[in-house]
Amino acid sequence: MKEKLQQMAEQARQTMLEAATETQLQEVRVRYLGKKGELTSLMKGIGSVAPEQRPAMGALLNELKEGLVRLFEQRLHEVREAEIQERLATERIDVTLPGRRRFTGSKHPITLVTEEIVEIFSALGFGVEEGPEIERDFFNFEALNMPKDHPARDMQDTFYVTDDVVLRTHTSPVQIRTMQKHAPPVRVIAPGTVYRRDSDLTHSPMFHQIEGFLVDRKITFGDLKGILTTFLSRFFERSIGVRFRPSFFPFTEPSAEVDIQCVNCSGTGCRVCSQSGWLEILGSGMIDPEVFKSVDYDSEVYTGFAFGMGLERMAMLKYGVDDLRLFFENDLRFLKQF
Ligand code: 2U9
Repeated sequence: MKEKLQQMAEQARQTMLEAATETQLQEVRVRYLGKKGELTSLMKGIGSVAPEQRPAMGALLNELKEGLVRLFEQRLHEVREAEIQERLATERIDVTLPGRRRFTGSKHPITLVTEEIVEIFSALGFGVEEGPEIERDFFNFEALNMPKDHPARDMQDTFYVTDDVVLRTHTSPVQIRTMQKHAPPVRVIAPGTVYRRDSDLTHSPMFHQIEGFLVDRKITFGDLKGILTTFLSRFFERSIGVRFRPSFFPFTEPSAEVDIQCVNCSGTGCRVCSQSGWLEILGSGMIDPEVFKSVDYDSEVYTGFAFGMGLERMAMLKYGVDDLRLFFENDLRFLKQF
């Protein structure tokens, strides 16, 4: 019996020494030392051993078990260490490999165009002002010579918040607020988001504008032409053909729409300019004396000009984008190109 026991213990020792992985080692432990393991079963059956042999047998069983547990722990340590060494040897990192490039994002084309236009007008001495997108009727319409029931209000397809509060349909209210705060001379541009109830292939209900104005003594239509021509040449990075066509806006008199020679065909006629050779790009005019009344500027002393442009259109012409919707979809394949 004693011999058989020692034989079993020796076998267990051998198998533990041969186990090469932690899994194998755990299997051996379960087989001999687990709840239903061979050695454990023998210890449970000690009652059937003759009473005079029980103490010696018990001592031997304990001694063998302790020996096996010690060996198991030692082997576990060794096997784990070997596994670590093996991984260190095989999973070496090649620090000379090129890194993976992180996607850093880029500015939206409308942001780029805004920044560029702000820079050009800053260099011409203009300040930058911003104002609320939710605006009182007075600042959006009334002060701009568009009283209630004025037909020009229909052109603007307004989103009403209440009877008296609107989503601004242009950034002109910023300029009214600026005039209320500052006496002339002033020259300011106002970039921002505006809203109109209009949605089709060429109109978005939310879009972006920059408007600007300059008021001082003796400002003439010639000053307007000079500033806008300079601006357009700088923005399109070449001396560009410009023409001023008579137009109408409630807040300017006289008013003019500004065309540039087609950026696509340089004026010979193409699909972009509908064969006309010209592209409409700005609205402008001399500020109407009625507007001066509502901000308490003396129209006998001061004159000024104002202008406005849609930034999506500016970006489309500058970057050759042919679909307005691309600016609002935020498709990274589009945005990454800027
Ligand atoms: C004040 C006085 C006058 C701003 C102006 C335009 C002409 C104009 C359009 C261009 C394309 C709007 O985005 S668009 O649809 N703008 O044609 N804007 S003059 O005139 C002002 C503004 C403020 C106090």
